[in-house]
Order: sequence, then structure tokens, then C-alpha cells
Amino acid sequence: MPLNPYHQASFIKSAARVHQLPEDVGFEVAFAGRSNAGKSSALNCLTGHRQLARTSKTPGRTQLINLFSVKDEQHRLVDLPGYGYAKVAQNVKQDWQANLSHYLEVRMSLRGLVLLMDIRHPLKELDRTMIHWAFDRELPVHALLTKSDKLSRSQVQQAVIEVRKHYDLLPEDLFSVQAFSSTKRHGLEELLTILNRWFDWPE
Ligand SMILES: Nc1nc2c(ncn2[C@@H]2O[C@H](COP(=O)(O)OP(=O)(O)O)[C@@H](O)[C@H]2O)c(=O)[nH]1
Ligand SMILES: [Mg+2]
Repeated sequence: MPLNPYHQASFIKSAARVHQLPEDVGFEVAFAGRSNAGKSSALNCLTGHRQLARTSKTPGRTQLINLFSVKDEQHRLVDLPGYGYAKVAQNVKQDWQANLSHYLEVRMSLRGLVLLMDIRHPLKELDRTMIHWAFDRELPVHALLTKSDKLSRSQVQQAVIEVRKHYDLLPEDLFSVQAFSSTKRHGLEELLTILNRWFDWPE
């Protein structure tokens, strides 16, 4: 595999609140999804680090915004807290949601949102909420339908088509969809193309 810049990703910091983030300059690409959607696995697959983002069998524990630099600190991957974990108290949930919507609303360096959803259960209510927050400021969303190894090839194709169809009226550069498997490393090239575009790196 050719050397990809994401393999040099390194941890910058964790932030509990938007005001604790690094200065809002350069480029950011955020990864979001329900707890257990496969976000940590995808980030680890992308960066080649086995423990860059911690995978967990007890979802809902990561409440911090984690930032990683790619090439330099002007280009950052942002691991947003997972949402939708049933056992979390209502007030904590509301707090996370306020924090996530605030981040999506005010962060000027944010160029795109990678939204991870289990390919077997896409577009849950909170996923749609995230998508609408992004569209409120015309932020592009790339839906990453994870764990595609769990379905047959035709089921995977069907799922991609259906999610895309749900946002029929939006142009492809504002809403795109792909299947992804961290375990099989399927879909990495397609994801890299989107990330490079958002970071304004030549293909
Ligand atoms: N079969 C399969 N399982 C996956 C894949 N990605 C993640 N998982 C599993 O799904 C669970 C949640 O993954 P994790 O990356 O921790 O999800 P997160 O909560 O969104 O960070 C773990 O048990 C992973 O091993 C995948 O591509 N294929
Ligand atoms: Mg995780």
C-alpha cells in the first residue's frame, strides 16, 4: 500500500468542551456515530495504529472530543463522542448533544463530517439529527456504512442505495455514501479520496 499521510496521525489532545479545542484554524474532519457503530475501529484502520482510538466492548464511555494531527497540526482528525448509548442518563445525553451541535455549528475549520452507521441499522433518529445539524451550515457529510462484512454483496449495495435515496435531493458533494469494513479493510480507498478532498490535498 502506498504511504498515506494518515499513517502518521498523532494525538494532539482531548477536549471536553468546544472552548478547550485547539485554535480554530486550518482543516478539520470529524468522525461521528452512535456508540458501537465502529468509529474507533475505522479510525484505527485508517491510521494503521492499532490503538489510536480505543475500541471498546463497553460503549458510551468516550465522552471527550479527541484530536489527531495528520501531517501537521493544521490538518486534524476529530473523534467526536459516540451518541445514543441507552444506559447513559438523560441529562448526560442532552449535555453531549448540546456539545456536539455546538461543535458542528461554530467550528469554522471543520470541512466535513464522516458519519459512521452500522450498515444493518442506518439513519437512526440521532444520525438524522447530526446530518441536519451539518446541513444547517452546508457542511458536507460522508456516510460510512460500517461492518459491511456482515452482509452479502447485494445487501451491501442495496443499503448504500437506500441511504443515498433518503437524501435524494442533495448533491453528491454534500452527501455521499459508501460501505466500509474495518475487519476486511474494504472501502479504505474511497474514504481516503473524500478525506483528501476535504483536507484540500491533491489526489
Ligand atoms: N464484523 C465487524 N465488526 C466490527 C467492524 N468494526 C467494528 N466492529 C466491532 O463493533 C464493535 C464496536 O466497535 P468500535 O470500533 O469500538 O465502535 P465505536 O463505539 O463506534 O468506537 C466492536 O466489537 C468491534 O470489534 C467491522 O468492520 N466488522
Ligand atoms: Mg469508540
